[in-house]
Amino acid sequence: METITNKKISAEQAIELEDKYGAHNYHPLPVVLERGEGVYVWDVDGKKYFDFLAAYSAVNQGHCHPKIVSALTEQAQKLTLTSRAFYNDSLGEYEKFVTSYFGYDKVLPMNTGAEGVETALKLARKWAYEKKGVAENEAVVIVCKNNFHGRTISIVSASSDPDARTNFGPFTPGIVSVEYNDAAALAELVKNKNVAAFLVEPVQGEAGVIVPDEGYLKKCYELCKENNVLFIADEIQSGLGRTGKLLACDYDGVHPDILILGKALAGGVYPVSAVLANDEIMLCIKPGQHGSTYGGNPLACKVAIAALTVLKEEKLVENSERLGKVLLNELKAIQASYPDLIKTVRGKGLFCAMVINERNGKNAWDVCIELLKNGLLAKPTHGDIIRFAPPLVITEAQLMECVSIIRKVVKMF
Ligand code: IF1
Repeated sequence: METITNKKISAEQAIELEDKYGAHNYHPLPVVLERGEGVYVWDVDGKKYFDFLAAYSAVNQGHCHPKIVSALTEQAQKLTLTSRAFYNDSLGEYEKFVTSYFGYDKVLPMNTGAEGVETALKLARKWAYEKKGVAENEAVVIVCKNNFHGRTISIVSASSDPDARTNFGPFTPGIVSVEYNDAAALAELVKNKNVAAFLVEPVQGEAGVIVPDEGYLKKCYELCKENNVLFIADEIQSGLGRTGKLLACDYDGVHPDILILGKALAGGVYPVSAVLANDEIMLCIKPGQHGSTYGGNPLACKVAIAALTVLKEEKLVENSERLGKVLLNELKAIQASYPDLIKTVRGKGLFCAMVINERNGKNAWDVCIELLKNGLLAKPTHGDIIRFAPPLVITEAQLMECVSIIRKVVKMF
C-alpha cells in the first residue's frame, strides 16, 4: 500500500483504511468529508452538502467558524496545556466568563460530554453523603428511560438501550430508571431518602428528539426541591441554542442545580465540557478528589470563550427559535402530504426529527442515502427516526433549499 503523503486520498481509500485499521464501532453513511464551512461540508470529490446533523449539535456555530478557529490557532502558538498542577492566565478568565454566562458560582472544566456527566454524578453523590446525610454507598441517582448520556461504564449502567449495555456489565449500582415525561412517576421515586439526584435530558436527543410536555421539567424541578434532591440537566446536545433557547430548561424557567454542557461549547473545534453548580454543591469536591489532564486547558478556555461569544454576537439562539418554527411547519406540511411514509415529525427550535414508516423494505437509512445523493447529510437513529439539526447559522433561504430537498426525496419514496 502506498504511503499516504499529502496526496489526495480517494473516498474508497479512506473507507478502506478505516475499515482495515479502525475499530468498527460506527456505521457511517458512505460519504468521505474533507472540508467544512458554515452549514456546508464537501467530500473528497468536491461535492457540496448541507450538514443537517451538525456533528450531533457540536457545530451549532457552523463548521470552522473563523472566530473560534483563530482563538484556537492563536492560543496554540502560546501555551496549550499546563495541567492543573500550576495556574495559568486563561483558566480563571474562562471560569469567570462561563459562570456569569449561565448564572452559577463555579464551573468544573472537563473535556468530553461523558466526562461531564460522570463528574456531575460524582458531585451529586459527594453532596448526598456530605450535605444530605445519605448513608455511605447508599446514594441513588434517578435517570430517565431511553436516555443517552455517553458511553462510559457508569453511564451505560444507566442506559435502557440494549446496544449500549449488552456485555458491558457488571454495572454501576445506585441507579434507578423512571419513565421520561412522567412527573408522577418521579414523585414516587424521589421520596426515597437515599436519592441524591435526578438526571435528565431536557429534550432526549438520541431517543429521537423527544420533547417533553410543557411544564414537565418545572414539575420535576419542584419535586426535587421538595425532596432535597439535586436536579441535573444534561444540556450537552439540547443546550447552547439548539432548541431555540440558550438552554432547553429555559422553556420551563428551570435553573438546574447542576448544569452539564459540551459539544457546541467549543463549536466543534475542540473537546470541551463543563459542569456548573453553586458553591454549596461544587465545594463538596476538595483538592485531589477529581480532575483531568486536559480539563480546563488554555486552548479549551480560549476556544470556549470564542464559541460562547459567537453564539451571543450572531444571535444564534434567536435564529434557532425563528427558523426552528419554519422547519417544523415545513416538515409537518411534508408529513401531511405523505402520511403513509412519514409517521410523525416533532422538534423544538432547530432540533427536529422525522419518524419514517418502514415499508416495502425502505427505512430511514434508505431515505438518508437519497438525501445524501441530493446534497443533504442527515443520520438515522434507532432505525426509523431521522434527526434534522443543522448548524444554527443557517439562513432562511438555505433552510428552504433543504426543505425542498427533503420534500423531493420523500416524494421519491
Ligand atoms: C456517539 C447523539 C449519541 C449526548 C448527551 C452526553 C453525551 C452525548 C445528551 C456524551 C453525546 C453523541 C455521542 C456520539 C453520537 C452522539 C449521540 F445523541 F448525539 F446522537 F450517541 F446518542 N449527553 N452524544 O448526546 O458526550 O462523550 O460524546 O462528548 O457516541 O456515537 P460525548
